[in-house]
Amino acid sequence: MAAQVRSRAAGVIAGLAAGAVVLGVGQLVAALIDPASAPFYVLGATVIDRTPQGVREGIIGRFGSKDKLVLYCCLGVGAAVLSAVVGLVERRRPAGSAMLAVLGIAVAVAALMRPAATGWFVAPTALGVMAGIGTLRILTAAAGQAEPATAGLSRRRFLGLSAAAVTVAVAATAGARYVGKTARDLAADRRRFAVPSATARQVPPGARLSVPGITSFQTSNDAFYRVDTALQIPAVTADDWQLRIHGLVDRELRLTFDDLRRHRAIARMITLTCVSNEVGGDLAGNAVWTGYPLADLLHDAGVRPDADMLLSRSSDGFTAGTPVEAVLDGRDAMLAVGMNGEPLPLEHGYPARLVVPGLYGYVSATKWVVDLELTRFDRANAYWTSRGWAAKGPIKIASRIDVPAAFATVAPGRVTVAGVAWAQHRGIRAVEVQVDDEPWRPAELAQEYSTDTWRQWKWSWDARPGTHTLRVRATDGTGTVQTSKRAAPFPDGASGWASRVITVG
Ligand SMILES: Nc1nc2c(c(=O)[nH]1)N[C@H]1C(S)=C(S)[C@@H](COP(=O)(O)O)O[C@H]1N2
Ligand SMILES: [Mo]
Repeated sequence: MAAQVRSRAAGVIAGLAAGAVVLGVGQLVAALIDPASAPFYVLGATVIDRTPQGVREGIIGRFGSKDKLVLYCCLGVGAAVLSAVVGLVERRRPAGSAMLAVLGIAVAVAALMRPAATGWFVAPTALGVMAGIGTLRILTAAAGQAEPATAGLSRRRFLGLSAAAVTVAVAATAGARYVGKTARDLAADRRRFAVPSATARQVPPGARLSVPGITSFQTSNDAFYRVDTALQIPAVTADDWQLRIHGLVDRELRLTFDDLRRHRAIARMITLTCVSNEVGGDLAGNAVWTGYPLADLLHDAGVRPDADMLLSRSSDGFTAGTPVEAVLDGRDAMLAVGMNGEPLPLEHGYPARLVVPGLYGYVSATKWVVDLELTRFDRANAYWTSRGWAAKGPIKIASRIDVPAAFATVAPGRVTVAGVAWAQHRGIRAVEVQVDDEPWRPAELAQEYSTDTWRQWKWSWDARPGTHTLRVRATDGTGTVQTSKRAAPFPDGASGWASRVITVG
């Protein structure tokens, strides 16, 4: 079937339609097997796992919690370009179909390499690519008949077939949401989940400053930053969930929620921070977490003395390595099942995650956690550590100016400067503000809630006309002053003073 299509446009249309069919059919078949086996997802997850460090940092630094949207857009554009090329190539010989087949084999291999993959993981890509090749050949043949006369009838037939292919692709993608274990089922499961009753210590009125525009002391679930490698939220229902505790332990344990309900529950206000947070950035949030002390669970398993790493694993294969010492030294390291009184939101780890005060999320806060292995830092590497990040991630001192807004213009006279500072598990002892090159002035601190939470601060500035630079620095509970030395987030967290340029006039 040597089609001999001369029109480039026809080639591009045929290619795009075929590409859409590959992904749509793949999506639908994956819904029946495992959403993580969909070709588009496999591509995205593989790209995420293999993105070079510098690129990743640039994206997270620039787009923060929108990083996944950026990735999806890039992938979409990439897939469209590839599809167009496939269509163009196919015009003269079936080399486009061959290209699709080769791409399909590559994606199928990547699918087999996903965590928790089974042999079935090749099916969505295989069936998608078969349907895509069929589409490509039919459309290319139809386009061939439309030339050279470009007879109106044949042309309409080609466009009609293309539209039909795209419709099939869209319908398959939409239909995928209604088969298998859907997001709706998971949301319903979450609504039924009973958060154990435990109450966090009340927030004293003095812990909140009433300054318009300041970061609220407690972060609502909706406003809480989200950072993870999960392109699709792992679907684990409370009934399916089990936590395996194994490795260097006396007794291997498998805990269900029924087992957990026999344990003592706690509720604690803890500020979480991402290592990717830039100086002055907002990848931090403060919530009440309800859950079970990790120390109790590890005690039941019996931690062997040579274990120094708690390697936690999520159902989608993310891992974090937490120093055992940090889990057992008395801080409120917990298996959290509640966030601000609700079951964990799906994107924050439903049904269970870890929270360890004082450590960046990438070494401690595994969401959708299903496995805890006691091991050693000289034996095991966690997800980010094997990509060059520091093996241990204590949170560095950070302070941020919330008001006035960056590059704001304010009237001369009294201006309230305010923000938050954090150094979890050491606490914040002091915050100072500097205007231009004047001496550092002490800010007023809100009452400390605990050393595991951030602390609001404010300072009254007698602003004189002109353009001024405001700087902030904090001192932690051990007396260490936040360093002025600028460091990028990679490999163990950003440092340096946050500043803001304000015009007074
Ligand atoms: N399963 C899983 N858990 C994860 C991650 C991840 O990629 N996958 N990212 C970690 C990182 S880097 C951070 S900063 C925190 C963020 O938690 P949040 O999204 O609830 O704010 O989750 C941690 N837990
Ligand atoms: Mo993070």
